[in-house]
Amino acid sequence: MNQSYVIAREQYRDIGVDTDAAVAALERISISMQCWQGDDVRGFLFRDRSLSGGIQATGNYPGRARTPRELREDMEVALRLVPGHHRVSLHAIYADTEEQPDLDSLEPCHFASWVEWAKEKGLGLDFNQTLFSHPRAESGFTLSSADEGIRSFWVEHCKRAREIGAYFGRELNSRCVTNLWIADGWKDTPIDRAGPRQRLERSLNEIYARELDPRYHLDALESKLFGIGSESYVVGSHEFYMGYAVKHGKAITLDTGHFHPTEQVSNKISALLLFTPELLLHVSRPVRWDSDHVVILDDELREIAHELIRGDLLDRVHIGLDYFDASINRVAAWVIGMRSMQKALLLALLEPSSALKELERAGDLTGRLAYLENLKSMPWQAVWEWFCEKNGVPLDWLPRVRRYEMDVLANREAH
Ligand code: RNT
Ligand code: ZN
Repeated sequence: MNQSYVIAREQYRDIGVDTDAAVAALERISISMQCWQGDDVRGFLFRDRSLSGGIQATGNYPGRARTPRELREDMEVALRLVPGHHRVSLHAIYADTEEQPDLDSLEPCHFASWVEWAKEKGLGLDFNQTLFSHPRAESGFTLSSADEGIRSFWVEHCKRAREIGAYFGRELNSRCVTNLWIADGWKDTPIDRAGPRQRLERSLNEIYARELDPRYHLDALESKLFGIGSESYVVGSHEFYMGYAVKHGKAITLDTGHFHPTEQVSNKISALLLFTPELLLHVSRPVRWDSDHVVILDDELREIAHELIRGDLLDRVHIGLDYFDASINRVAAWVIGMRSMQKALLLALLEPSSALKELERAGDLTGRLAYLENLKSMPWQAVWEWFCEKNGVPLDWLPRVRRYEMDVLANREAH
């Protein structure tokens, strides 16, 4: 334990904060790391297909993972540089199989190697249905399609993905969140807004008809404001899924990039949790649009973390990351995002919330603001350093990533 931590602990003690307890609490928080940062959301099922469905990974930094083995190796490198125990979120297109099943015939066995790996590494797994980058999604409509063949294809895919999620949960004895996001919508103003939403509701009812054991599985639904090619109308809007999830007891997924730029996810959590049992966060960073930049320690991330800690909500809110930046080293992108999320949580854990609540209750708004600003220059970095040290993770992690890049990533040819 270094001197700076000892001093910092003293300073925090003076304002009523127990830094050892904060570090212990942070060690218990798992974050779900998105596998798709490692290969620009390509997956392994259909190797010749590029990303479509209103989302885009921009950049061509060398070293993209091309096989499940490479992707796992990259994630291992990243996870070794992130303190604590975490989860990995997979998409259906990351199936590891030579059989080439289409999305409507996926089975748990196509993910057996992932489960084996997760067991070996002590990781939890989360899952996502994949309803993009596929010929049957090209019309712009999947679960809300008026074409019954297309709609039922995707219903079948979604049902199977839930079974795979439940298999993850059972095998790993750790509840899997399976998240559903679709890009369905119109580029230009539609005449019929209701029809696609009625069909989406019907599809969801079919998908969720079979109850899965809640100990092992949780369904989550992710809305969106707009995408490329769905600028004027998105079928699965926030109101749509909010209504559906509340009515059927599903979890709502809040992606920080899926709202109007001045709307804040941090301000939605306490409202939604009154009416829905659980939430999944897709922590992302929108820059002017849903650009999926690497998560950094910005104001909104801090505010989200504070909401979770102040409200003691961690058993009801699942934290997942969602971004994919192909313009920088992809392993570094994971490490930066994961560690930023942890730093935000640490800052929240180091807040003397009861003193602040007291000021607020007493109507001392000047005191509340002054106190919050003073907290920003408290020596939290020393606590972060101790957290890394205690968990055997280097503070200065970038040299390790650079070495891995030189030894491994640089030798991967793009194709
Ligand atoms: C897209 C959604 C969705 C995807 C991932 C790959 O806007 O955020 O969550 O990013 O499923
Ligand atoms: Zn998302």
